Amino acid sequence: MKNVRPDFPILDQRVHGKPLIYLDSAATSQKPKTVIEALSHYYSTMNANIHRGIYYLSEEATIAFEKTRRKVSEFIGAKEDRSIIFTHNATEAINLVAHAWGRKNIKEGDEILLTHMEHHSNLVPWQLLAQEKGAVLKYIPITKEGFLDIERFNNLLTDRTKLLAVTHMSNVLGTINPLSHLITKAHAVGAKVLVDGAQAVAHLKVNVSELDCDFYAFSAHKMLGPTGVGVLYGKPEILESLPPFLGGGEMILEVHEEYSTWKPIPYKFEAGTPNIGAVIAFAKALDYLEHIGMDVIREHEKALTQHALYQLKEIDHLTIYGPMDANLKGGVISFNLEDIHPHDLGTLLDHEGIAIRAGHHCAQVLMKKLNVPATARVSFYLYNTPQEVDIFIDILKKARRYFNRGL
Ligand code: 7TS
Repeated sequence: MKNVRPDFPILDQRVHGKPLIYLDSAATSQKPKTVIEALSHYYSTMNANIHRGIYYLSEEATIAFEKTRRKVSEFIGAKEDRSIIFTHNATEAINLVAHAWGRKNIKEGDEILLTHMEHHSNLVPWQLLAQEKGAVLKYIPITKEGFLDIERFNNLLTDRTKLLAVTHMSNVLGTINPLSHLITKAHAVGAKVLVDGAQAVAHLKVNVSELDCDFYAFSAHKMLGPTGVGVLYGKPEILESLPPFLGGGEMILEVHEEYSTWKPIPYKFEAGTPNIGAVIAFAKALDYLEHIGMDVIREHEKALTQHALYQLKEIDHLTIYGPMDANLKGGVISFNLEDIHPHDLGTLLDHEGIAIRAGHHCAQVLMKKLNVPATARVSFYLYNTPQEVDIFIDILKKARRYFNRGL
């Protein structure tokens, strides 16, 4: 892959006197110049509210906003643009489904099937719904290699299962889940499937029509786009059948004293002024990813992950959580080094200019299953290099010596 680093201005800096090595793209990705400039260009030349003005600026902003919807739709292989709802992040997209679809369709005794590797965003909304409705949450366990236990999944699925809510790629283990199998089986018992694509869509070619999922949620900020923009894909016939999520301006056709009527989808689900500038700039992120090619990005990250796994395996007393084969996972590696607290490790790496994440990664249920309070985590993207991995490994080895001395 060509060297993309000059396109990412933030990477060209020193932290604590060392060149910045950013290994936390699973939390949020860095942004290319084209995205940063698009934001500035919007506020400098086009800023106006959309879908209401009859003047030039508003029309231009509306056209640009809707152009992003078109691009998102193409990027994920949706059949219709009205399947694409803009939210503020993946979390809000999932909450939208829990409120609009869940409240209408989940009844007492119904089962919602989750997995032990879900991010809190794809767990807490279902807990709230289950508590309100008297529904039952069930969990697909994971194997010790960090994969979903498919046999257990087959047994957990019953005619009481109304929803399977599953991550496409784990933000802790990197595991890529076998969605086609899960979705086919879930549909066979009449359940709907929501996929949390927050990690996957930034790194893998995704086609929601081929997957045949009912909902697919993600955030722009993890895929080179600005913060404050999320996407919910939904099958149009399902979205059409649902009541609104949030009420307010932009989503109504008519408002009377006692009742209102709604705009057609997707606008029914886009109440209030959206993050217009960020949505418009998001199109540049998608252009960038397409220009490089999702297949090329995937291969680059696979190589980095394999390179890192190979070296991490050689470090004594280092535990890696999740699959050990880069073909079966994304560019995310969680680990612990002896009994050094991941936060201490993170602080030490920070002093060397290396940004990693340490903590429970909003996956406390998974942490319990792994029997650890926290892990350290590195995650890669298209701008990371094998040299960065080598420096990180080198510092990690030194960290071990450093902490041992301190004991
Ligand atoms: N789902 C998954 C799988 C995620 O990894 C995240 C964020 C979310 C949902 C929520 O995304 P948001 O944009 O709505 O916040 N994951 C992480 C992470 O791993 N570290 O920081 C945020």
